[in-house]
Amino acid sequence: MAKYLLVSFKTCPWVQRSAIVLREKNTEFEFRHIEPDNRPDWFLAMSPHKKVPVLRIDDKVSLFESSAINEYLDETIAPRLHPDDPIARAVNRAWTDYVPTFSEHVTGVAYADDEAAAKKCIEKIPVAFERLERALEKQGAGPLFNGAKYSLVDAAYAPFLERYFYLDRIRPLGVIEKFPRLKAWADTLMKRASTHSFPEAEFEAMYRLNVRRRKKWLSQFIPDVAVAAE
Ligand SMILES: N[C@@H](CCC(=O)N[C@@H](CS)C(=O)NCC(=O)O)C(=O)O
Repeated sequence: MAKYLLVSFKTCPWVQRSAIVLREKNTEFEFRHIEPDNRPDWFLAMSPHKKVPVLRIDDKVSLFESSAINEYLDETIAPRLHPDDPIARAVNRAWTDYVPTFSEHVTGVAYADDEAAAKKCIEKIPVAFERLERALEKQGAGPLFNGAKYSLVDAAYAPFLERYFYLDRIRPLGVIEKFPRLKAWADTLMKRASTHSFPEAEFEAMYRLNVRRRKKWLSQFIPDVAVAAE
C-alpha cells in the first residue's frame, strides 16, 4: 500500500473532496493542515499553483487539482467509484466539471460586499440547483447521484452542499427546499461519515469564523466566537 500525504487548509472544500474519496476507499493517509498565510517552502515546492489540495505519494510524487487526484485514487485503489459504463462515466465527469460554477453560485453570498450584491448572489442559487435537480431526475431514484452506489460525483458536491447549509444557517436562504431531489441527495451526503473531516459542530464554527473574518456583508450576522480556524 502506498503512503499518502494530503496537504490541506482546514476549511478548504476542494481538499475535502479528496479526503472524502480516501475515506470512501478506507485508505489511510496523513492529513497535514497548513496555514494559507504561511505556506511552507516544502509545500510551495510541490504545488505548482501554490494551492491545496496536494496529494504526495510515497514521498516521491505530488498530484494537484482535486478532480485529478480523485481520478487517480479511483484508478488505483478499490472499490471503483466511477461507473463501469463509459457513457455513465462521461456523464459523471461532466457533472463533476460543473462544480466550480455550482460552488460560485452557492457560496457567492459569502463574498458579497453589500445587501444588493448579496441579493443578486442569492438569486443565482436556484439556477445551479435547478440544473442539478434535472440531472438527478435523469439519474433515477437516488439516494446517491448514481443510485445506491457512492461515486466521485457525490464526493465532488458534498462540500459545497454542506456550505449551502452553513450559509442558510447564518442567514436563511430557503432555496434547497424547492428542489426535493437535490435536498434528499444533500441530506444523504450530510449524514454520510466520509463527508466530514472534523466533528461537525467544530467544522461549522470554523467556517463561520472564516466568513466573519472576511468582513463582507454576511459577516455581520455571525456573533463573535472564539474558535481557531484558517
Ligand atoms: N481547482 C482547484 C481549487 C483548489 C483551491 O482553490 N484551493 C484553495 C483553498 S480552498 C487554495 O489553495 N487557494 C490558495 C490560492 O489561491 O492561492 C482544485 O480543485 O483542487
